[in-house]
Amino acid sequence: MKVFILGGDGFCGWPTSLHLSALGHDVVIVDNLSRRAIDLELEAGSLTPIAPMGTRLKAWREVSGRSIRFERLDVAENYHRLLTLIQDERPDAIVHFAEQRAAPYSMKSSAHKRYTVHNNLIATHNVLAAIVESGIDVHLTHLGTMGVYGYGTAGMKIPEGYLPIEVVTDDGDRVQQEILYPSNPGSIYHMTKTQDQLFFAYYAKNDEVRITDLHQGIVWGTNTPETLLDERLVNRFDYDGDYGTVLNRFLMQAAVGYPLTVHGTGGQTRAFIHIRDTVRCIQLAIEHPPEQGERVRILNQMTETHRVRELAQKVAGLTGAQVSFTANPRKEDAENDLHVRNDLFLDLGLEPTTLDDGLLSEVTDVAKRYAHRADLEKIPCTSTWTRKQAAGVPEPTGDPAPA
Ligand code: NAD
Ligand code: USQ
Repeated sequence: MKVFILGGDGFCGWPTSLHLSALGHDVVIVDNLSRRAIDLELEAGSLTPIAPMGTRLKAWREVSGRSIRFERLDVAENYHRLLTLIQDERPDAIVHFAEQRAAPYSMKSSAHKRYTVHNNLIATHNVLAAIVESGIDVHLTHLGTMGVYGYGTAGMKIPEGYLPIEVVTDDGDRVQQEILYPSNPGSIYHMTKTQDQLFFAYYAKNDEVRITDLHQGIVWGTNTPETLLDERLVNRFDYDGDYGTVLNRFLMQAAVGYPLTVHGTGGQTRAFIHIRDTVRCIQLAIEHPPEQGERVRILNQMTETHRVRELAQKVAGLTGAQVSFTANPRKEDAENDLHVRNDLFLDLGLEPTTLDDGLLSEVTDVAKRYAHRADLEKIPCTSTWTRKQAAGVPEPTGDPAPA
């Protein structure tokens, strides 16, 4: 299969590109390297020393004998180059990772909100419009987020995208339908993903574009079998207060002796998936496309749920790290339960990598190995969700730490 990986220089996109190339697919990476530019803006970088794209691709050729091509273009700005690339290359599948993905970054200022909305929505719409204008039957797989659902339900498991409902007509008849699960985003970033869903529903209905939307949980871990083949292939590891996600941050903090930064009570429950399972899920998704005319296929791409304070306790138990309960810079529920269906990937053969598989120690080894590169000043989360929080007044939901 010929596959475009939009955002193929990023944390999920790079190991996915290598995995698909290793399987024999013809991979073309499309990326504007904006994530590397944001590293410069934030004066923060990957804990692991990621190589420039040219070095990465040369290393891959050397270790695998396979070539991946790279097109540097901005999916949100360079519509005609994107269209021409699709027309010339005629890909079978496009995997779309090319969005600004950090919730704290999206909340830093109105400029960051506007950038995130513009970049993510225009990028997604450009891909859809270009597929239709090309006239080529391309299967689009998009990386969405569990955060489109919000993180709470009335005790039920969150279904895969669609909620069965029953309505009563004026005649008293009971009619059953399935609707897109109601969106409840918790940041500007998450909001862009909820809006992406409407683009997908529309283009699947109107133009019969084949679309898979993967609602992914928080990705943890660093390396996959392919990125471990050569130091120059190492994946990025974000630990700073904007881009670092909670479990990888805790692992890195434990490695450098920094008390684990639990927000509020740590009662937030979230969904998780290891990066090795991410790349396998993408493979399964592109191997099982929907039919033309089918509604958007939505899968929950997560393998387990955990409460933040329990993750901290688990990491502390493994490493002896201290746990620090800090004021929550976000406006989010202090405590929530989360139950999620993920039958579709399990039915396709996914065998989840769990936290208990000993991989925590693998990540701790990565974190320890590169601990000397850490800038501890970049660890605190300084991006606040509201003006009140910015002025130092906690939101009622940002519970104070337990005694
Ligand atoms: P990342 O920031 O590491 O990678 C995104 C890549 O896209 C970067 O290389 C960036 O340069 C590129 N990009 C951004 N805007 C672009 C544009 N307009 N044109 C071309 N390239 C552009 O993020 P990631 O962690 O790899 O996440 C990838 C996708 O997966 C995102 O859409 C994110 O929302 C989703 N996701 C990530 C996680 C996670 O925990 N990392 C969890 C759920 C969903
Ligand atoms: N948190 C802490 N301490 C920290 C960092 C975070 O307690 O040091 C808490 C946050 O307050 C939040 C939870 O941990 O309650 C998760 O935060 P996160 O930064 O790990 O994850 P999030 O902001 O939700 O975003 C990440 C990815 C995003 C993806 C999303 C999937 O950056 O791209 O869409 O996970 S999900 O969370 O399922 O919506």
